[in-house]
This record gives sequence, structure tokens and C-alpha cells, in this order.
Amino acid sequence: MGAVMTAGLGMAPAATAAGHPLKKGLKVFVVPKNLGNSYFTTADSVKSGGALAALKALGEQGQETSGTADSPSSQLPVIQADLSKGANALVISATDPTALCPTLNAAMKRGVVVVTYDSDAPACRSLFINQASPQGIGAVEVDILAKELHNQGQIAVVSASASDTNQNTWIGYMKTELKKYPKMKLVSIVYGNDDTATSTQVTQGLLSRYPNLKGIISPTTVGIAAAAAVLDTAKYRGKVKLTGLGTPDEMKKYVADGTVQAFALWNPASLGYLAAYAAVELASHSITNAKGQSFTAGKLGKFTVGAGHTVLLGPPFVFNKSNINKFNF
Ligand code: RAM
Repeated sequence: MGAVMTAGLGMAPAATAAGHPLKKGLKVFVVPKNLGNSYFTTADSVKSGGALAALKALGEQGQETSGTADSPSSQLPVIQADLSKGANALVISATDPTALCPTLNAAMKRGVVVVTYDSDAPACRSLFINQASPQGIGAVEVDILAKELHNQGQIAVVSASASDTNQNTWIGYMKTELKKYPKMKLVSIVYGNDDTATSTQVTQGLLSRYPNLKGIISPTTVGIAAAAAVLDTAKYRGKVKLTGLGTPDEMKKYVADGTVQAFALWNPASLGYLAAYAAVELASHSITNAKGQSFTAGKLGKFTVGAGHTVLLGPPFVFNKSNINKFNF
């Protein structure tokens, strides 16, 4: 991978002392789309070196909270409960670009810091910590599939929920990238709601509705693992190609047996760690959310706020059988 910091997977530069006086003891709630998704467990937990590890190292009171479903109706009451517990900062993967905004904007007016990570709510946060460029994420998935399909055939998308900001943004860029491949036809987009059973059902539905389907892109770690399990049979293995965004641990088996050749992701723990640092920097008034502001995120090194009040982790990384066994998350 070289020395380039590939979405947090490469060698991190040594920590540099930024010298900002960061506040300690802040109540910081980390709110993934939902609980029970191993991607977010890695992004958030102390054990993996995610958001709660950064908060612990900084001397903050960090806690992960969310609902059980990937939906604003499940996530919003938890955010409201966090606020009533006196949250100083929230780090949120938004299940909807706007539904959380009345609550989050009211909280920001009272001085609560809101940082989004993974999935954005642009109208109601100070900073978005973006895992990788959305154009890059959309394009890499289409390009992997195009190569495997020799640029032709019917394809479909198995997404997360219909309201998730991140998947919808990436699907938009997939459509742009597909213009390069006029013989590849996107016939359907279905939603598994980041729930394994639903993702399994919608994948099976696609296969029965489109007997000529040649490829599936699933830009969600839950969706791709469920779709891979469906395709891992003699009937479909290698015949219906699958790519998207997955965790190496959940995909190793399917790469080993040929159900999947390649897929992409970033380091979720680095994403959570960076988001936690950004939230503490803002809550300590060490930085503002203005373009050009910079801060040191511990072991990950220095980051600078870019256009649209976003901080970028790095480019996505492509996993395949030659490298997947080097990763454990
Ligand atoms: C799932 C979630 C998450 C997304 C990853 C790729 O775990 O939908 O938001 O970033 O997939």
C-alpha cells in the first residue's frame, strides 16, 4: 500500500503535538445508523481503535448509542435521549439527510457540536467526516463490475435503506460512471435496509425477476455479505458477479470460494477515530468548521477542513484474494 494513507489503511504518520488545549470530560455520543452492524462496531469501539478509543485517549466520556433499525424513526429518539442526558457533542451516521435536522439544528443552537461521519446530513451539522470521495466510491464499484462483466449485461443494486444519504450519493455517482459502459444496463435498485434477512430477500427477488441478471453492486457491508451468501451456490457462483463495499472479515469466505472477486472499503476504525477527534476539537473551540482549519487526529496525523465543511479520510481500497487475508476487521 506504500506510504499513502489509503482511507486509513496505510502507514499512519507519527503523532504530532498540535498543542491545542482540548477540553476533557466532554459527553460525546457516537450514533451509528443502527446497532448490530459489525462495520459500525469497528468504527466505534475501543477494542478496534475507533471513535470510543479516541475519546478515551482524550479523556472524554464517550458512549455509543443507536436504535436497532437503519431508519430515522429508530435513530431520532436515541439522539433526543442523548441530548437530554447533556450531550456536548454528537457524532452521527445519518439515516436520512433531513429528518434529523429539526432536532439537530435546535441542539446546535444551544451549543451542542454535531459532526456527521459515514453518512451525512449537510443541513444540520458542523463537519462531515467523509470516508472517501463519493465520486471515487461510486466509480470504483462500477469499474470492478465492468471489468468482470467485460462491460456488458444487466446489473442491479442492493442498497441499504432508501433514505440513507451515503448510499444514495454513491448510487448517483454509479449512474454517472455507468455512462462509460453503454452495454451495462442498471435494471433495478432494491433496499435491504442494512438488515441481513431483508437484504437476502431482496437479492433473491432480483434473481427471480431478472433471470438474465449478470451482476450486482451492493454499496453496504450488510447487503454485500447477504447477497454473497445468496450467490454462493453452484447455480450462481461466478455466473452472477457481485461487488460493492464489504468488510474483509465478512467477505473472506466468498473471495476464497470465488463468489466475489473484488470489493472496496476504507478502514472503519480510522473513520470513527477521526470523527471523534474532530468533534472534540470543535467542542473545545480549538478549530472552527471553516475551510482550511486543520488539526491532528492522534495517530492518524494532520487533517484539513475542505470544501463544504468536510474532512476526507482517504481513497477507498480494493480488496481481492491477493490482499484480503492481511486485514482483520
Ligand atoms: C454499511 C452501512 C454504512 C456504509 C457501509 C459501507 O455498513 O450502510 O453506512 O458506509 O455499509
